[in-house]
Amino acid sequence: MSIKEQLKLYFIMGSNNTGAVEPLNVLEAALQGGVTCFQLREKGEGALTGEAKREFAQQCQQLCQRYNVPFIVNDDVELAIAVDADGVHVGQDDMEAGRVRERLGSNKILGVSTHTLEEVQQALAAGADYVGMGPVYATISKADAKPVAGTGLIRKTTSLHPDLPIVGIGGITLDNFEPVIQAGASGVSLISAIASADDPFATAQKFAAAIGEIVQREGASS
Ligand code: IFP
Ligand code: MG
Repeated sequence: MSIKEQLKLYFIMGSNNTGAVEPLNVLEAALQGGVTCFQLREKGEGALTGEAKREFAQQCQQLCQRYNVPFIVNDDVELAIAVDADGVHVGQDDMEAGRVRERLGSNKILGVSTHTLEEVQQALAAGADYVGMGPVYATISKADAKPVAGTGLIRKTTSLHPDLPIVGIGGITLDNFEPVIQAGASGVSLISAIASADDPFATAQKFAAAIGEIVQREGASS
């Protein structure tokens, strides 16, 4: 599967994003529902560290492997290498993307959060496989989220770099994801929409079906 296909429904979660529900059960439900990529983002209050984080990472990784879904680690390059993750996602305040690429080698997936065309250029030069863009809409998952970005940069970047896989993130729901795909994103990234859903399986399934439909329609019309 190409990276663009893998980004279609990108689920991001940490052990503290699922309320009272066992996080591994939420991840498995999301995988059964059809998410196409997973990122472990262990951040904020109650986040695991050290050996506990590594054990949780390996449990998530095993589930992802069972469903043939890439397992990406947010920020923690050393953890990604230690568990032989499929890739790393870094933001602009994390290890510089070019250094991450050096540490990972060429066979792992590297994703970078970008907010300007200049950051997109830098990410490309550093060897990024995809870029994340957002917050497209207002979000509750990130305490330090940047101002709402809309879909403008996704559209501009798509016209300048049509082959660069882009995923939209931030405040995305079943009711508002369509403009993100229409702007040129290969997929959408979700945290709360799935992690806090009453039924993560059904929610992931609905997103997978709806996005598949739009991606097909956009592809046919462009
Ligand atoms: N984008 C993405 C992704 N992941 C993050 N953790 C983030 C922005 C802050 F969806 F993977 F592109
Ligand atoms: Mg980060």
